Amino acid sequence: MAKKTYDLLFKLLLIGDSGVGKTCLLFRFSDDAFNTTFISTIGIDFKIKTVELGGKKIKLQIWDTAGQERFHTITTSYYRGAMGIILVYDITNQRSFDNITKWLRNIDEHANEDVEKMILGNKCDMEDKRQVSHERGMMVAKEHSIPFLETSAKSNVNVEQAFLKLAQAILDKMNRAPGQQPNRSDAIDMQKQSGKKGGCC
Ligand SMILES: Nc1nc2c(ncn2[C@@H]2O[C@H](COP(=O)(O)OP(=O)(O)O)[C@@H](O)[C@H]2O)c(=O)[nH]1
Ligand SMILES: [Mg+2]
Repeated sequence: MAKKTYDLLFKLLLIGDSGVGKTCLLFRFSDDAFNTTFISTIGIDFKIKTVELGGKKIKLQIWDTAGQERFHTITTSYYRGAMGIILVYDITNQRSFDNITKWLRNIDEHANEDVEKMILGNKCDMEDKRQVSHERGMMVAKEHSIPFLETSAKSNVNVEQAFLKLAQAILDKMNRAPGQQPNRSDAIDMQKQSGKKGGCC
């Protein structure tokens, strides 16, 4: 029998306005790479990274939204089944921050009620271009009782922490309600996983 390579599978979803750095954050986390060319996400559906938390091997299947973010119409099928959602804005783009409320409304409408959330203010390496203060980011997150971090995919600030923090929150919840573990058969298209398509950012 094939050896089990992980104990749990967590499905995560990245949302937020186009250009805020979702794809770059994912590449930084999964491949420890950064690419400065902005190519709108079309080819990539998800990336996989296995992490260890609380003595458990956890396979993170992270979905990157592909283009639809421009219209705030990520389909319900993306939200459905996500155990964690990372909402990203760009600290140098006020509009992307203002749109957080719209993204949160989408989550309320389409995601599971008990989905774990996280808000990231990305591009914190660009201090000279900052339009959204750290405090304002914190306040909005606090208002909605959602954990918050400022990140930089470029300088590798808080990227791993963000994904691990979200995974830990999901794990903690699971430990509180052990009956509700996800169905492992509800898993992955391995073919997609193997096709490492290029063109981050
Ligand atoms: N300075 C800086 N630029 C970033 C960062 N993350 C992404 N970018 C740039 O922002 C642009 C959009 O990034 P991308 O990941 O494609 O955004 P997405 O549309 O949300 O997936 C690209 O030109 C990236 O190089 C970051 O942390 N710092
Ligand atoms: Mg993208």
